[in-house]
Amino acid sequence: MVKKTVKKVVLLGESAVGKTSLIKRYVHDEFADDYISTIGTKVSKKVINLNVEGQETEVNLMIWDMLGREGYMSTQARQIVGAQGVIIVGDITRPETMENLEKYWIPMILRTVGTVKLPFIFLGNKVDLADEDSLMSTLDIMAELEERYNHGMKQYIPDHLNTWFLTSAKTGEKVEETFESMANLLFYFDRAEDPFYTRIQDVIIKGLADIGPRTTTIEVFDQIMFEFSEAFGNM
Ligand code: G3D
Ligand code: MG
Repeated sequence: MVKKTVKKVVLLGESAVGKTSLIKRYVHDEFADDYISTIGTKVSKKVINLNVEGQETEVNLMIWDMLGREGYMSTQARQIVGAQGVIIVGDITRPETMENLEKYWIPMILRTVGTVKLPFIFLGNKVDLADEDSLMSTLDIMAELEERYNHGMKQYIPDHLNTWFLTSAKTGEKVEETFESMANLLFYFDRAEDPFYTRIQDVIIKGLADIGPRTTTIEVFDQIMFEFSEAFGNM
């Protein structure tokens, strides 16, 4: 008998690093040069079949594409809630987006999920455009991220997979491997539902929403979206 399971995976990273393109490439296996940038969230589904400890398992990956600008913190935090895995994406051709994986995105995730351990996969995207300098500095960053956040995890996934990749949504390089790795990692991070934790998480998110006066356009818009989601039961 095939076991069926549903897992929520979120892609994070600054605007224009290629999140939407990676999802499109993976879900439809094509690369569109002309689509409208994401406003809000879009959820795509892809089914992967895995053999988990001798058990045929159908994994339904629900892949969340996210609004990727700094400042929309409570909106982003809300979307991370309930995620079982996070793929954090930078653009190799823009070093600051790679540096922000650790400076901005990881702290943001940790503030949101608290002590829950989630698998992270790190991507340096647009490898098709990379020159030697940007490639070298990306490899340094990846080595550090792996050491700090994914130490020893590679042993839990098949040899051809990894916890970080240099990808191209344009050529498709390492896109399949990224999601396959995530599907594998998810099984080593399964956690039971914890009602106390769920309550704490609400408090954390409300806290993020309440930080200081909301003055910039982004902050005000973020607040509006937060309250809108609140009113519609977190949809
Ligand atoms: P985002 O969802 O993270 O905001 P997008 O990023 O997927 O919208 O991609 C931003 C731009 O980068 C898009 O270009 C897209 O075509 C391009 N892009 C994404 N991934 C790659 C890649 O791997 N290689 C190359 N060469 N380009 C990529 P436009 O011009 O449409 O804004
Ligand atoms: Mg997008």
